[in-house]
Amino acid sequence: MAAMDEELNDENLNDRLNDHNLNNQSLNNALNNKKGNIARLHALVLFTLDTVITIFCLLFLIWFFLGTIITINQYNSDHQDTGCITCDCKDNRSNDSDCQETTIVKTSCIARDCKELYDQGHTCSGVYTIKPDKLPAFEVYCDMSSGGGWTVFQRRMDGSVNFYLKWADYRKGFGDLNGEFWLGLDKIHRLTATDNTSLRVDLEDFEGVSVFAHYSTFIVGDAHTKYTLTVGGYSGNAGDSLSGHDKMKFSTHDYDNDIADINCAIAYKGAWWYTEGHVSNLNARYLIGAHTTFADGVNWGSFKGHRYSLKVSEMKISRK
Ligand SMILES: [Ca+2]
Repeated sequence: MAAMDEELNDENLNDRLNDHNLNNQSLNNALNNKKGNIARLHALVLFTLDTVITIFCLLFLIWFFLGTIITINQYNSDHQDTGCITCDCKDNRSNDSDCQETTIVKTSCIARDCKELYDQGHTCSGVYTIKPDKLPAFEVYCDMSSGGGWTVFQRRMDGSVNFYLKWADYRKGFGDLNGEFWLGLDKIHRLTATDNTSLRVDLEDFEGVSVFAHYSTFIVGDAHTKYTLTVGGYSGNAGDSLSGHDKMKFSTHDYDNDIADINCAIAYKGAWWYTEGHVSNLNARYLIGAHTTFADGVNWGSFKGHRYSLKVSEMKISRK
């Protein structure tokens, strides 16, 4: 009987042990399931982080490249990459005749005027592109002799260009920068708008005599002032035939702004800052030396009077 009881107890113990083992297995399964879930969650978090970082990097690169492109375009726009133009002088001299063999060099800069070009080392006279302000660039002839850096705005030399033109022509400019031309009142105003410009007038007669007049002050007002002239501070050997036109408005044969009862531009066949008449008339008819008509040639009164039309006239500006 005792042996039978002992056998029953062992059987109960085995059953309980089996139940215990089953419970442990269930717990292990649950634990493994939880570990699997955590691992999948961890992988999902890492994947999400990688994706976010990758998208952020791509957006940064796009922003960087777009910014660079915009900056480059802005720089090119500001500097209008038409280039500073220079030429190689023979023997590093600046005389025009030494600059016939030219080398065009394009760079990313554009100078404000001939003075800046000269200061940068461009010592050859010739046509350059300049940009004096925020308005569009334009071409000018730079005279790099006589101290250098002169922006030429008027030239007579052979009578090949008709200067008896209208107000609109004088505003815009006309002629050939390598020959006879008038640069244009709007451009002359822009070049003198900084109020620190001087003027040089180079003159030559048909006997080969050259003289000049220098004015330490030279300003041409804007269209609203009818391009009023401010000029003074004469020096030179041509005599002063321009100070008398100080504070005068510009006139053409189709737009009389002078202070005379008559239209001086018609009477004297030119376009100038006329008063009741004039002491200079450098845009008038190219009459080639002595003429019998009065005051209607390329005249500079204090040099050759009002009945002598000069061979060469050049008017040019430089910043002081
Ligand atoms: Ca008048």
